[in-house]
Amino acid sequence: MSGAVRRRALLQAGAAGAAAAGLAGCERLSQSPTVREGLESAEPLTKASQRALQGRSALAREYRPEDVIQPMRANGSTNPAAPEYRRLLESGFQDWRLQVHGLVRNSLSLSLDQLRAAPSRTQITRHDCVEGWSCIAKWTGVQLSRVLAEAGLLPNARYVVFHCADALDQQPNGERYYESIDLVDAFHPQTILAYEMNDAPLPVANGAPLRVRVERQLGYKMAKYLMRIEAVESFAHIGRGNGGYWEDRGYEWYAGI
Ligand SMILES: Nc1nc2c(c(=O)[nH]1)N[C@H]1C(S)=C(S)[C@@H](COP(=O)(O)O)O[C@H]1N2
Ligand SMILES: [Mo]
Repeated sequence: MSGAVRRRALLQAGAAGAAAAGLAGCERLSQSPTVREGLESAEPLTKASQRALQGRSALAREYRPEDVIQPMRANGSTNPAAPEYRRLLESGFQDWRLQVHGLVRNSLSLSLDQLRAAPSRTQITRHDCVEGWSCIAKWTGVQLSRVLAEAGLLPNARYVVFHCADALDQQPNGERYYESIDLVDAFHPQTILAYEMNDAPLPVANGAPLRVRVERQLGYKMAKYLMRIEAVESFAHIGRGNGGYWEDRGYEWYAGI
């Protein structure tokens, strides 16, 4: 079974579950014929055919303020137990710094204020989870391309890895969530490090203080509770080597929609 087909089956299972449970908010959106058609028609596309048809630099659809469908459902980790994270949260993220390191000319350590002072991008986009639900929310943040330009990627950098504060099992030694994208997505104009959702500071449930938006891919690529961004040539040595927490558990690395 191809990866695309497997994901399609997952989506359908998720939608059926939502229908049985009775629908509200984001789940209702996933049932709407236009969204279902959108998801289903895009899904059989492989990475290569999506590239050929649209180009990887094509923009994801952006919506109007009245299209926002809330509450934004929170998924995966929603309140990390890691002591390091609890301390940062208690201090209102005053001591939090985003580290940018690896194959870069200048390692960076950026405060939330520094990120907020940079030129921002705001976009209203649809979040599609592999489990079969979607939400539409407004996101504001700094383009990842700006941060990477400041760090200066070295020529051998091929991916950026997002290291997160949370372990899904909430255990002190639990494997931390992580994700990775290639440089096409890293420099895509809609790939932002978001610190606001719907005009308010990013809630803890949705990844405070900073989370990734990669609008051309499924929700699991959009790392929450961001701590470090590492530029690498290969992700073989990170986690179990497949480029992400869920990829290490069988999901596809490229989750284009
Ligand atoms: N650090 C971290 N990032 C994460 C997750 C997570 O558990 N931990 N879950 C992923 C999944 S599967 C989805 S659908 C989205 C959920 O984002 P939301 O909570 O804002 O809806 O975050 C993604 N990023
Ligand atoms: Mo998800």
